Amino acid sequence: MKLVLLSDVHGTTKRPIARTDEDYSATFLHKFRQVLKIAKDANAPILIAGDFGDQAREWEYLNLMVALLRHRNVDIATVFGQHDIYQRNRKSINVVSTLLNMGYVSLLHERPLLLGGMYSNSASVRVYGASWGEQVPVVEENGKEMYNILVIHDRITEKPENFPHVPCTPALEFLKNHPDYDVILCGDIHKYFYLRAGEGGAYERSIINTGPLMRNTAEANMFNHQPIVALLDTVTNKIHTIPLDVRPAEQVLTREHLDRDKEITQMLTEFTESMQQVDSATIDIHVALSEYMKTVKNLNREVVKIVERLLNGLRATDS
Ligand SMILES: [Mn+2]
Repeated sequence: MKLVLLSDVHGTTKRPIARTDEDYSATFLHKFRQVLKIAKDANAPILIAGDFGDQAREWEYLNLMVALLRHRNVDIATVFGQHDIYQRNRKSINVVSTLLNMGYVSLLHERPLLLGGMYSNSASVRVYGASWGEQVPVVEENGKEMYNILVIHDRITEKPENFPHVPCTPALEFLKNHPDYDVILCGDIHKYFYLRAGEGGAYERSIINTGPLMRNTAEANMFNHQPIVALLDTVTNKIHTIPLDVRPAEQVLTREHLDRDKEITQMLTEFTESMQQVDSATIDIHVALSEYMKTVKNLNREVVKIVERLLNGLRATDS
């Protein structure tokens, strides 16, 4: 059987600050419809590795998804990414939990999803899932000979690195540590990789991250990212990637807000530095305030006395 593999989706109807699209919902729909079509044409369910939505509770996005999925016969199974969970509480209602309750998507977890009856040639395919923060499921003792797939949302990177400031597991190490899985689909780290163990000889096992469907930020790696889905054939044990029809990054991503942030930081730094260089004699707020009070007509003498007492107190703490 065939399965469509997709890492983070990060769907939203709200145009991210890094995007220039006039109608971001339309951009998202154009992309997600391609994914659905690929799945339909291949008679394949779609596996998603979490961060289905960019925000846990964006009801406009939920509405869009319901409208998109209600007439389509495509099976979608997912895990929860941290973006899907509202305030770190798995029990609070969110977009994904609502789609689960409505039956438009299924949740992958420690007990495998058996794709047996639904697809041809698939009696032996089992899909396990680990949402954000969950342990990697142990493959059932009587299921080791099956074609086992793990979908996980966790910090797994192509090479050893700390992101963001937390150690990540290198993908090949993760693959070696979980030998009962034939294919591992990861989400969380927004970077494509596809690595294999046992190439050319021993039985091949793979670990893949397709990268995010939506390029929502203007980091350098997003400018180089080609949104794709992967199509896994469990019979041949091969994965091939399918690039999606998207506009070039230069046309839809902007660094303007990052440049503006940089400019503001620069201005603040300059201001702080200039203040540090100011001679205290040239700016004396106490003198300035006393002089100012003299110019105010009908100022209550009591007020003047209070302010002067305060200023004298401040002078005392200054010295
Ligand atoms: Mn993500």
